[in-house]
Amino acid sequence: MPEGRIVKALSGFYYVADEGRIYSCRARGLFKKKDAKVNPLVGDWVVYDAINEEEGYVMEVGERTNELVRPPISNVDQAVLVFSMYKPMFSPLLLDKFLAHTEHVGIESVIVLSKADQVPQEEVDAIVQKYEKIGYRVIPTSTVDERGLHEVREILHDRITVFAGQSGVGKSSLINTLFPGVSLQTGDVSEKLGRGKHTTRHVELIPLDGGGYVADTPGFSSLEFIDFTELDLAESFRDFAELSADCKFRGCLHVSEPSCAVQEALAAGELCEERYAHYKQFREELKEYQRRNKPW
Ligand SMILES: Nc1nc2c(ncn2[C@@H]2O[C@H](COP(=O)(O)OP(=O)(O)OP(=O)(O)O)[C@@H](O)[C@H]2O)c(=O)[nH]1
Ligand SMILES: [Mg+2]
Ligand SMILES: [Zn+2]
Repeated sequence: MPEGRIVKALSGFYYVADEGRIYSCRARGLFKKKDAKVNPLVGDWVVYDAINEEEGYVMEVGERTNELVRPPISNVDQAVLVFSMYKPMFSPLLLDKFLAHTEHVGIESVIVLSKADQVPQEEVDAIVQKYEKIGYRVIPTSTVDERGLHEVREILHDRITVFAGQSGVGKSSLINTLFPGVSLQTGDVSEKLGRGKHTTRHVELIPLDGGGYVADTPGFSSLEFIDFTELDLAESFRDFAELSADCKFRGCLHVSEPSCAVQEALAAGELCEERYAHYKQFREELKEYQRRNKPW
């Protein structure tokens, strides 16, 4: 049976691309992999059974190199985390949360600051510096004055990239501006609340001229620490993980352990206090999640 890649999932159909054709497929039965059910995801390599030149059934889901729950996608090379400078307001808390999640699943992230035309340059620079210091690439962009577009195009070339971010930050707008010929639906932002209107409703991989794919995804702003242990969370803070070799205890959670390199760096003003505050907050969220999801 032939193999292809799911490039879109919508209303119970999986759109499988193979040799220039797209087959709209239903999933046949349940997918069992060990004990967990495997729901097909956009990005999956699948075995499908074509019933004609347009339709078929997904029969089997291939091994994944990685997967995200939100946005639901697999087998990506990198994530572009789109955060807006203005409406919706930039949220360092949410950015740290997104970063923890992509680190946890081992997906490299690039931070894109959208709507940079809406705020003073100093505001943009401060955020760039802060996250570059932690070790992330940060690209300020604007679809209005077109800054940053060249850099974003460059990182997307020949790779599979998922765009993730809150509703209204401009993910679809940015993809449209980057690639003339692509015309994704975009929506406005509620003036009063500064929130997007959930315009994009499905995940879709868009093939790029010259190689690569970019996935537009629906906006979201809540993320739970599913599948995280306390140590996973500590390790998903890149700046802390780098120092942890110098902590006295292996598996140090950097909270109240003695001779902890992270707490020392924090006291010396070498680490960002806000990041640490977010870390502590995420620890509470993780514990709360675990309490709610006890196996009994
Ligand atoms: N000033 C300015 N506005 C922008 C920019 N990029 C996007 N916008 C506006 O932001 C609004 C939301 O854009 P969308 O592209 O629909 O946002 P989205 O992230 O795809 O939102 P969802 O699909 O709901 O997740 C639109 O009104 C855009 O015109 C930018 O660089 N500058
Ligand atoms: Mg959109
Ligand atoms: Zn420590």
